[in-house]
Amino acid sequence: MDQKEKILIVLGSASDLPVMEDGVAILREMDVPFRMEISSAHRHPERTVSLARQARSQGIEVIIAGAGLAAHLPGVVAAYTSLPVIGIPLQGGALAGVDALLSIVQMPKGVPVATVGINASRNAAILACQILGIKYPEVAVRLDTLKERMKAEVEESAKSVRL
Ligand code: RP5
Repeated sequence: MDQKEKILIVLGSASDLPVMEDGVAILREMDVPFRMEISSAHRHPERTVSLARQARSQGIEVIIAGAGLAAHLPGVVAAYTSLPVIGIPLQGGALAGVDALLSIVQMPKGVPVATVGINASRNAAILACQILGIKYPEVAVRLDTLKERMKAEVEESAKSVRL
């Protein structure tokens, strides 16, 4: 894989950055080049549309979009691109992320957003790498290594509860 950015991460606010750290760690571990942007479906719709429209011609292959509250960002991005969009509902506000989850997952037919759990940036990053792994075998190999490590961790935990 060349060093051109393959994943675009769009977050609704700079206040969302800490939640994205787990996902970013995965993308670094998988050695997948990515770019992160802040935009808002409500506070800067023009910027959101332009990021979505330009992504494919810039070489982006998967988009991850995370937002909280009435989280329309992933859906709006998906409306303006045919690239796969993974949505991360972010916790925040009185409804603790359930508002964002429902806003992201309940897309109308024809415009899907692959939605992960609330604040699940790690899973979003793994899913993005799995999509890229179809085309880039080296990413699939790194994902297999990650799976092996998770297996080893389960076996280690199992030992610790054995009497
Ligand atoms: C959403 O509103 C953002 O994604 C963020 O989760 C939430 C709060 O944003 P700020 O008021 O902190 O900018 O649009």
